[in-house]
Amino acid sequence: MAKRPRTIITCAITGAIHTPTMSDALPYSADDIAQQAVEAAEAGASILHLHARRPEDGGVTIDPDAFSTFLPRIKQATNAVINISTGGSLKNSIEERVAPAKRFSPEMCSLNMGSMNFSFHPLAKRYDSWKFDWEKEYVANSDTYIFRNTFRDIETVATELASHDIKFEHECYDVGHLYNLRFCMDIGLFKAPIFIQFIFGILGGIGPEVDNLIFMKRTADRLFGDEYRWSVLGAGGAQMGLATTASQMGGNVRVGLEDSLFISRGELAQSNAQQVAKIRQIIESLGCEVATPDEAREILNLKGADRVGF
Ligand code: KMH
Ligand code: ZN
Repeated sequence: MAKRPRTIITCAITGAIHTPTMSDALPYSADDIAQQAVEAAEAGASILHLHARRPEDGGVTIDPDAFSTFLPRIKQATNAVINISTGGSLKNSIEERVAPAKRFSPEMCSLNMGSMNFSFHPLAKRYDSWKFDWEKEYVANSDTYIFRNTFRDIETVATELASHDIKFEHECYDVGHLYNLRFCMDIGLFKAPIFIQFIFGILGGIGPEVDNLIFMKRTADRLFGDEYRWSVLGAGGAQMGLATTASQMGGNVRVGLEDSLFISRGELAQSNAQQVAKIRQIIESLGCEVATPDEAREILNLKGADRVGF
């Protein structure tokens, strides 16, 4: 019997958008990040997309030492592919943002494919009191940020990491980012197969309509032909619906508390694993199978867990 199609589930465990006040489930201590990552992998995630947080107050940090408190523990407990973010927390230089991936040489890391407004300031109005002092200002002031990812920045990440054989999760928040990526491939920065994360619903990027998913996919087909693999990230309330649609279109999916704190409308998720279990159940009930970490390695042509630096 023919093998059923395999869908890669990425789980983004904590990110740099949400804050501790917004959900008790959002992990920020090393123990909680490691535990939720391992449980997400057990639930069916073959890739774990990781940011670091300050253990004392949940603030965002890109200090490589913070990553060292959970990366080895996750590696020991699971075969899942580890993907380190280079997104940083909006204010950091590109050299700071690339430092954790440079130090730990993971199988994958994120790479954001264009500069843009990237705001979540409307969330600030939803809360009257905050667990930690930094949160309100951080969220409210995101309407002043420009998420900087110039061509020079992209080239810096590519060249700084060139010797590490890391596969990028190319984060594309709008259709122009696909053209940026094509340009970067044409000048030799990235090798096929590339992995594109189509992102919908970030304020500053393309909206979360199915029409837009079809448009992004059609554009990528034209630009990259069979040189690319793809996945979909729907932010907030768009998460499960767009992931379901993507899986039915032959794509891969990303879930996790970085992207949405909810499990269904108005109901907070209890954990990352709960979101993974939900999308896995949907994918399997609709006739596909989820990829194991080794299948994800084969599909994306990754270097292997034995070649990471942690
Ligand atoms: N927070 C997501 C919308 C990164 O880490 O490089 C995009 C992201 C960026 O995951
Ligand atoms: Zn991220």
